[in-house]
Amino acid sequence: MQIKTANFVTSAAKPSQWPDHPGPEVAFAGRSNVGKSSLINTLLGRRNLVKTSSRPGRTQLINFFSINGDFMLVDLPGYGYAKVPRAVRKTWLPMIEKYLLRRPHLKGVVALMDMRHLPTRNDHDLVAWLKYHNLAFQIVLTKADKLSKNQRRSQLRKIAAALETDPGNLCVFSAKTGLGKEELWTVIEGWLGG
Ligand SMILES: Nc1nc2c(ncn2[C@@H]2O[C@H](COP(=O)(O)OP(=O)(O)OP(=O)(O)O)[C@@H](O)[C@H]2O)c(=O)[nH]1
Ligand SMILES: [Mg+2]
Repeated sequence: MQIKTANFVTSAAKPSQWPDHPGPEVAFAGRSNVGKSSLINTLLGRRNLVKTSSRPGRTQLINFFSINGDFMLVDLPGYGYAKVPRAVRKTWLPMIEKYLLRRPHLKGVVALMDMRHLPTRNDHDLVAWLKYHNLAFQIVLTKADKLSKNQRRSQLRKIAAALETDPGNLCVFSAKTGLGKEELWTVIEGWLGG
């Protein structure tokens, strides 16, 4: 994918704030701090278009980015982080669910998990929920650069087994090195073209 333009469009807390446009959208979901915003920056080859932070809970609204004037990438707030105030957390899940269920533009969801750990309860719930609602999704294992080649191989096998899927269905990714970037673009391009 050639990125000609990548622009922040808007942050939305409720459906009335979702931007009006005719193009398709791809959303990025996963627990807080897993690397959603970093992954979007890497996909776009932009260092700081999307704000990232070492402190979980950085992204608190649904952020829309317009790419080449053709389609949008949608950064969702992370779930499952206890230190975010309870009142905020309570509004997040309905906000994310509403977007995923009611947005006709949505063509696919990238579900991120930290490659260093086995899937959490929340990760399992996300995948089950995406399957139940028949949404197209791709699981991406992030922060692969933090593992050695051997650790990567063994984690890939263990995570695939835990998710009851084939290792070949999982995309191994690093925002730091760009590993997996082309593979993920191929999946996204399939959604955008389909
Ligand atoms: N080494 C390494 N660090 C990463 C990678 N991806 C993200 N990080 C780091 O992980 C932290 C969280 O990254 P973010 O992209 O802000 O995570 P997020 O999922 O958007 O987090 P929330 O907005 O809080 O939901 C930051 O310190 C990033 O630099 C990666 O592939 N490799
Ligand atoms: Mg974020």
